[in-house]
Amino acid sequence: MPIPTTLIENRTPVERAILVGAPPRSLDARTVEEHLEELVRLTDTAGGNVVGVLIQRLDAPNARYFLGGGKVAQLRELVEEKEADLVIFDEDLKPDQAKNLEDFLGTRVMDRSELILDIFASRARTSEAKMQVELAQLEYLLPRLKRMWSHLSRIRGGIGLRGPGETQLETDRRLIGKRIVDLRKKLKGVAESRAIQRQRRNGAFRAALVGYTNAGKSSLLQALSGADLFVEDRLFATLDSATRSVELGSGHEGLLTDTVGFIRKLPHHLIASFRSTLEEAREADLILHVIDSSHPEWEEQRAVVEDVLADLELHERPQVLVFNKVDRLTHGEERALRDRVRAIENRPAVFVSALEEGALHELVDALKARVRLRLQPVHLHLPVADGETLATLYREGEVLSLEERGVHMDVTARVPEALLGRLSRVDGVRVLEPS
Ligand SMILES: Nc1nc2c(ncn2[C@@H]2O[C@H](COP(=O)(O)OP(=O)(O)OP(=O)(O)O)[C@@H](O)[C@H]2O)c(=O)[nH]1
Ligand SMILES: [Mg+2]
Repeated sequence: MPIPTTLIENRTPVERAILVGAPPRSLDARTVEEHLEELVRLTDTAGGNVVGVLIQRLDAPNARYFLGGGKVAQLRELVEEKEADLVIFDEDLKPDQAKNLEDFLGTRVMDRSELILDIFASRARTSEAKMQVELAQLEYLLPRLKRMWSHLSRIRGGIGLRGPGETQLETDRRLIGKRIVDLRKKLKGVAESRAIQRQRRNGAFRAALVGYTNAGKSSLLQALSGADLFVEDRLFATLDSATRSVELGSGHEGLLTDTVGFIRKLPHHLIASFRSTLEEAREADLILHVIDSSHPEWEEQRAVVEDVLADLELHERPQVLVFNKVDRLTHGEERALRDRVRAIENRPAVFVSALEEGALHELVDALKARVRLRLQPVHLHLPVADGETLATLYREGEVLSLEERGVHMDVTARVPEALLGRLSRVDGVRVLEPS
């Protein structure tokens, strides 16, 4: 007899969440809506179900409840009416505010940072990503220990059961502090071995894809390299950097690295712990800043990414703006976008689609041009009979001129540095200094 699975299934119930936004009065209505839309997507990514939304225009948050008195009462009614078990604020809450709100509303309360941390925690796959997220979580947790303990006591559900006393809190604080030190040490070790790995790859041209979450970084790497990567129409699909080799045609090759996406109000603990993953971007010859050009708020997203890059001191690295998803635009919209970008940007920009056949050429050309910049100009003498060396020059470098002089050929070419070394060891080949 088949086992009636429905009876023994033990799925965690989907949490019913109410979202709260408290934007300043100066923010236009469309942006407010986009921000909440993003919070809905984050909640969805975390596995929650949005059952209500509350907005209060607020220039100065209330010290006790963040929201004003009338609004908090309204929020409590909404929580009861919708039988919500979670309230998520788009704004950062102080530990005390969160605690007061929880006491008043009788439900769990979290802010955007906590939600993002939760998503990162559930998505981390490699041990490095897991350690990075744990570190960020513990640092976030430390000043909020008291509130977390009251969650636990509520879950235990005993009437009148208070949170554990200060002694317990102190022990926990010490344990957490120890774990933080431990994680930092381990992560430093990983960062060092990563640096050694990078050194081994030295010589090859390297570019790093950075950008807002969901802009299409992994899709672009997949389209360019043919590698199978995790792509999803959800936020923070990628938490680990992945490097793939990309064939750029006419013998040019490069290494491309995918990185974790950024988002508005990314918790600074996370940026700090993901620093070493983002080191990949620091050492790249070129940063490809990927932008979802079909997103109504792309300009804001671009600014967010720029702020994070500045935080990481990466903003002065050579950069190309990659406007992705142009397949979603009409011809008119694409033209308007190009005009707009030309008007506000002096960095190079390319317009591409990771999903449309043949719509990557602007990016490939830009990469090729950068690879070429790294080629060394040389002047060579080689025996006419040495077809093999000539073929290598054509394959790995760029032959600019070729003249036969009896049994020798005079060649000027641009070649990768590594090839230059190999050439000088070939019998009969003379490398004259850079032409
Ligand atoms: N129409 C269209 N969709 C795209 C394009 N590039 C990516 N997408 C879609 O956008 C979504 C996100 O793509 P990803 O490649 O996962 O984006 P990402 O930048 O790596 O995102 P994170 O890893 O979350 O930071 C997926 O559903 C892709 O199929 C494009 O050029 N055109
Ligand atoms: Mg990705």
